[in-house]
Amino acid sequence: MGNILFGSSEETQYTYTDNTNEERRRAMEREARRLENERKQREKEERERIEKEKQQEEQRHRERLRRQRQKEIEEEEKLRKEDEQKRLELEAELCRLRYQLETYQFGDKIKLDSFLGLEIDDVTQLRIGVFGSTGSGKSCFINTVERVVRQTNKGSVPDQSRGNEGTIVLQDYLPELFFHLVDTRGFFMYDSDEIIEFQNVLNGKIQPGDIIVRPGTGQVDKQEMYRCPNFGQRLHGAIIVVKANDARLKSGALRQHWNRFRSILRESGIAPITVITHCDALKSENDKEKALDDAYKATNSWPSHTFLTWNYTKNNSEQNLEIERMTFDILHYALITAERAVKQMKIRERNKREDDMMRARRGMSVSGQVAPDSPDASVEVFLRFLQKEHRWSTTYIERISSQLVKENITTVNLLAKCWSHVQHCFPGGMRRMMEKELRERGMLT
Ligand SMILES: Nc1nc2c(ncn2[C@@H]2O[C@H](COP(=O)(O)OP(=O)(O)OP(=O)(O)O)[C@@H](O)[C@H]2O)c(=O)[nH]1
Ligand SMILES: [Mg+2]
Repeated sequence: MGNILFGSSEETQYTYTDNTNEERRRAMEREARRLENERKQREKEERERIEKEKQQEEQRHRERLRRQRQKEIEEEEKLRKEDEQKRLELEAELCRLRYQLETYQFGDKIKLDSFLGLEIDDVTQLRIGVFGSTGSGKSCFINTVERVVRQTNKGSVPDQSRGNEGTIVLQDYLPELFFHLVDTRGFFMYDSDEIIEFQNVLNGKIQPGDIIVRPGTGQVDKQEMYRCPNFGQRLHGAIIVVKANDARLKSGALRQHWNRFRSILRESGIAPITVITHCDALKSENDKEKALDDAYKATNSWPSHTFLTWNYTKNNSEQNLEIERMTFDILHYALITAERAVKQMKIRERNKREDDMMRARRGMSVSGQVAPDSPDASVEVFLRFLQKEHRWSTTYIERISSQLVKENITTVNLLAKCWSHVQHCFPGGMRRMMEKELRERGMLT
């Protein structure tokens, strides 16, 4: 407010000026500026706080990521070390299994004791046939075995993968081992011709190097047969190769096809091993289980003797330790079943020999007329009759008799009639003596 003065001549004139509004305005402006400054300051501080927090968060995030990565690296390193350890252990195991195979001797699997009382001198080798449909992967399987056993990067068996034709010649592989794998011609029709062919391969009537002749294919007119293969020349085991993605496996047709073959194997005492190849063509675990189930039912193998695997081929030639481990498993079981089959065969041989002897003795005593060197006498009785004079070993007599029985040569008469075909069953000296004895009795001209 302005000043007002009274009683003076020289009157001082005062002008009243009301500044209230102006001051209030200025004060308000100051206040506004102050508030504005304060607000800006607060905003600045807020921004700085947010920025700082953001930086701290980023720092924490980076730290978290670094720790996580570190953990992943440690985890990867741990896995890598575990894998490496496993690989080393597997390689050592494969080495041990390879050595076992290289030094394998007959009887290693089910113990030689179990052959007590059986004549096994003529088990000079074990032959394990590899059978299956055309193109199922038999030759590739043998190649895989060769690669695994010999540690090479290529097998020696001609297979279809290099544009070769399918197998038509019977061939034994792995000659350096006591057992051999026998590559066979793939079954196509599963008809009676192929059944007979199967029997002939099993019995050793078709031998390594022989073309497996199929009627109507125009290769050779007639199959040359070995009339009197010895025990080592026949087959003692069977691996049946089935293709995992063979439509006939799913539909049950393959099971049907193998019916007759299964009973032939059973009759010969051989329990087959089943190898399912092409498992790389199966997608899910379910498909694999189904293939295993269908396959062992089709071939009549034990489920534990059925293996799902894939072969080394032209397109799959990188070393794979899992394939190799599986291959050793397959061979292990193949050898067990081959030894068991030999035992069965030998027991049957012995029983048959004893039966024949009994029958021959009974025949002699009932009629009282069949002399041991007469045409109707049994071959074994005749040989035993001559044994003392010529000092022949009982082992030879038993072996030759059982071979001749297999050829249905049971009497001296039949022996004389088929002499030119079966004389090679006798060793040189014995053959000459036999010929002389038969001639003296007027049975050979
Ligand atoms: N993907 C794959 N292909 C395979 C496998 N095994 C074999 N093959 C292929 O299947 C074809 C036939 O293989 P082979 O071993 O010749 O068959 P095979 O049973 O001996 O045939 P035949 O002698 O004609 O009866 C070839 O092209 C091989 O490359 C496997 O496990 N996986
Ligand atoms: Mg083949």
